[in-house]
Amino acid sequence: MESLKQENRVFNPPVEFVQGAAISGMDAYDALCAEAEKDYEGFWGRLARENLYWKKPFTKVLDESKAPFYKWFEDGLTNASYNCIDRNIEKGLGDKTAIIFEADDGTVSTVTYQDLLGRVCKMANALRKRGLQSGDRVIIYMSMSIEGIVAMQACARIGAIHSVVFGGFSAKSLHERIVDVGAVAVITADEQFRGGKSLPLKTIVDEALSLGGCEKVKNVIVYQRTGGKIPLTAGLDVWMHEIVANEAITCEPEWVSAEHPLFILYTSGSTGKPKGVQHSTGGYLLWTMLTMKWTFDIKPSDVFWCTADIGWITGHSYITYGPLAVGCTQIVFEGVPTYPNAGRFWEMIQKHQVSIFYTAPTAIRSLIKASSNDAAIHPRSYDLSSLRLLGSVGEPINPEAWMWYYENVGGSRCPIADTFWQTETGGHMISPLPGATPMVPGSCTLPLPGIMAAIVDEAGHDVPNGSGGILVVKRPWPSMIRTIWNDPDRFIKSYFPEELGGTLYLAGDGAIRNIETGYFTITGRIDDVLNVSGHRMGTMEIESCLVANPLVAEAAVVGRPDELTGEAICVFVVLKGGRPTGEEAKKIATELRNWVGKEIGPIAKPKDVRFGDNLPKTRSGKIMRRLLRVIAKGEEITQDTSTLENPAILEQLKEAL
Ligand code: 6R9
Repeated sequence: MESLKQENRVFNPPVEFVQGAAISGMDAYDALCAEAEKDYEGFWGRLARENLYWKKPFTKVLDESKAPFYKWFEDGLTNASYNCIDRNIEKGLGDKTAIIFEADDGTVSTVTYQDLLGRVCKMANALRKRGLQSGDRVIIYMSMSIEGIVAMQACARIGAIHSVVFGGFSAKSLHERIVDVGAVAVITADEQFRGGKSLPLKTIVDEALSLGGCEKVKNVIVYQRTGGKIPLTAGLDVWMHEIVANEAITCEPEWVSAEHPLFILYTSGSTGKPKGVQHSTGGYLLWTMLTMKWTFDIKPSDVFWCTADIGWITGHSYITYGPLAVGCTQIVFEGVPTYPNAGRFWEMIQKHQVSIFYTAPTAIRSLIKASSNDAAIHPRSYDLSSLRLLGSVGEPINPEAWMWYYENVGGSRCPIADTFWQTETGGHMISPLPGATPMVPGSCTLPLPGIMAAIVDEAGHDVPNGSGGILVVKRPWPSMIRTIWNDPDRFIKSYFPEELGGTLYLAGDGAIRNIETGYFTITGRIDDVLNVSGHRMGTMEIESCLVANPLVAEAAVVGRPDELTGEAICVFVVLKGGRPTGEEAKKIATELRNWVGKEIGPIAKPKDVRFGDNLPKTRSGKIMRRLLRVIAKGEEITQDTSTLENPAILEQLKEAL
């Protein structure tokens, strides 16, 4: 963190970039901010009219009468799929390539906007024929594919609400989401290809459905990807290619209110149960489009590549919706950055002439490491001259990784958009604008126009620049979370807490602004949420999973900084049968790691497992997590441990296996 605070190198956007940019120079940025400041509703109303197609125009921009359940453009009628596909065809882009799909094994296939329309309509018709209606929830459990995007767009076309579950989640996590969302259908694939291997999907769906409470699921639609042998249940399971075969390539969209839920995406919070973040149709789509234009300065000739998975919000906003809504050509990649070797990203940028590349700091750090002793896969060994803009998302990017990305990938010529945002915000919140904002490595710089971000203290009062505090947003914005599915009280408590006055949106991150420039630097989560390789993990979620294991009496989970993954999961465990040592401890640690992998998913596997006869607790019985964080880091304990019930166990917990 020290290096972030002291960072003072400034990189100005290149002159040619500024000249051609949608938001050109800081004066243009300031003018937009001033417009929003002067007439907030007028600003958003103008943008919504200019950017989206409205079947019926809205008459009111923002309804705050039931705050914090804000409503935007509510009486306007629109459809996300129509905006993303049909409208581009009407503009003459029917023959333009919408998606260049590169499979794990390197096979490339492409679809034009016209092709995409046909495929989405066929799927939408098939869904309708199987009884799906507007407002029904559909779980999508697929890997990266054109079919995954078609499934999402087809749901949007008929007003069904999709909930995509990342293909790396376990049967239990999938089951929890199917039940919570009340899904009537699941769309999946037989298997997925990743890094040269085929991994199961459909059998995990079967396992999830067998866990009970999924009676509402009447259809399991299976995309045949690998051809692997999977059992099909008559009356429930159908092949995607069979149900779409005879469907028409046109389909009247369901015209929905701008407030109609477009999707629900589960994310980790500070308590055990994942939160179903509900997004709207109109406001959400507007912001994905605007940020494609502002942050990514998207141009008709661009080849855009966001390396996220459709199972995360980044894949929703910057693969399925934003890029299509602005009519651009994008890459969709099935595989992993290290297969067949760690030069895969650079090879693909060269091959497809990618001009805008958007990835995560974790990926960058792992590729720095891989290429440090293998010149052949170093970005310098590829022709990356097609690139004009880079982006980063998911976690803070450390200045060293920023510099490497800037110099070696961007050839010191491409601006980097370090985009701070969240599942709940729907799109970018704080980011440099590539044709305007001078960049400082490690800082996400300034809020986008219309986003009233600020830093406050624990009572909700503004803090001066230079003092750290709690990141909040002072005014509602169109793409914000609408509620937590099935849990409106939790929505209010999590995001508009009473302690801050009840009107500020609480992001859950700490931040600090530079004294002179006002630039924001995110200092990390202030709640019990970890960020491992850009994936959000609730510590409570992992703790409840561990204590569900028959061997475990008690567990505490903390994060510790990790060079590669940003944060690593560190768990402290008390076993029912006493503290294990030596080989036995190692064996049980492996068992527990696999248990978490099986229960939640491989991304939640702890890196470090330690055993004690007990956990450090205060006399009132609270686990002292702060102390555990110090131990996890391997640092000396300097704080007062006199209130500890049982100081002796600290020595046990310091012992790494
Ligand atoms: C889009 C996405 C959100 C959390 C967020 C913050 C961290 C994301 C960041 C960043 C610093 C950035 N985060 N982008 N921290 N700089 N550019 O990642 O959504 O999975 O919900 O995670 O990720 O901690 O609160 P999500």
